[in-house]
Amino acid sequence: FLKTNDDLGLVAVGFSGGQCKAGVDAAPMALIESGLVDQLQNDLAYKVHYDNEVHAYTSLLPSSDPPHRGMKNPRAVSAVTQELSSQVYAHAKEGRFVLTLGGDHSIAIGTISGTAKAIRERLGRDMAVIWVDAHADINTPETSDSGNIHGMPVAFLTGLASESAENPFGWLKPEHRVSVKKLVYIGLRDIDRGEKRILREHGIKAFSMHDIDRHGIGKVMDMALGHIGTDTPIHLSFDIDALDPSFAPSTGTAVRGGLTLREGDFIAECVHETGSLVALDLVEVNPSLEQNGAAETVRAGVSIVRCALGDTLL
Ligand code: 4U7
Ligand code: MN
Ligand code: MN
Ligand code: MN
Repeated sequence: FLKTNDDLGLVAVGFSGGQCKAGVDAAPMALIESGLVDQLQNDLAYKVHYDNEVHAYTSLLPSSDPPHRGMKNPRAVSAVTQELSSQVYAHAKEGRFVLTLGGDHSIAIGTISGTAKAIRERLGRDMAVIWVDAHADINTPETSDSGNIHGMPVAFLTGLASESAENPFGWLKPEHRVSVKKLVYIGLRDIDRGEKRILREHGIKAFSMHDIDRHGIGKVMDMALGHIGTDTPIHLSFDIDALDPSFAPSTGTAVRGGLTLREGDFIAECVHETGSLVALDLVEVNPSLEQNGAAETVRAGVSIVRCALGDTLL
């Protein structure tokens, strides 16, 4: 019901301001150089709409950007995600699937707000979000110890954190937001104390690595998709650090005890199979952090994207 065509909008976001390590901005080029666009067009038969640019949004970056409520680079992240939001919106409004290659996870403020708004206008529906990550990324500026905004996108997208002035983050309006009831986490294993309280207080659906060990990934996917319900548009936000560092070592905040590569691919395949996937983010690949693990991490990212877009063995 959602798929009007095989058109795919690709947005490459070379942005790293949501955290402190350089290099995550080089991921889109690394993913594309390893053949991703070619594979989407030629193996998976998508009509790819790509402006052939890794966006760094340099003209939007303020010369001075002191902390605000403890957030680091608040105006830069706000301005970049606001612009990204309109780019993603423009693709989604045309009925295109939107693939965004990050960049750090703060960019999901832009991608999810853009699809949420377009899906509301196009289908009159509220969108669900599946957030695959070692982390919950639901800190408010006040619960965050690091001040890094890549640990806060879900708080801003659900309205648990908000601002009134346009920059930073007052540009986020109700039409950009998603309900905490339509949010599902998979792969969690490193949650801050304040985040645990938020998850509990709002009864947010979360499948941790413990749940995956207990039930297996098959049952967990049944439960996760069951919570969302059929015929609900889904935005999948995939942080590569959900995978175990043995499969994806080149990422800024690696945590041991994660998903196998096959479990990651399986999650993506299951979400694809629903026929309700409208957008995918692949974030937090940082090719500069590991000399040997970088290529492997990039390959893992390509694999996740292919699976989410319908690559099958048979
Ligand atoms: B990522 C952290 F304190 N929770 O807020 C924080 F542990 O997008 C990590 O998932 C956030 O990689 C990780 O800084 C953000 C920390
Ligand atoms: Mn994340
Ligand atoms: Mn993470
Ligand atoms: Mn990370």
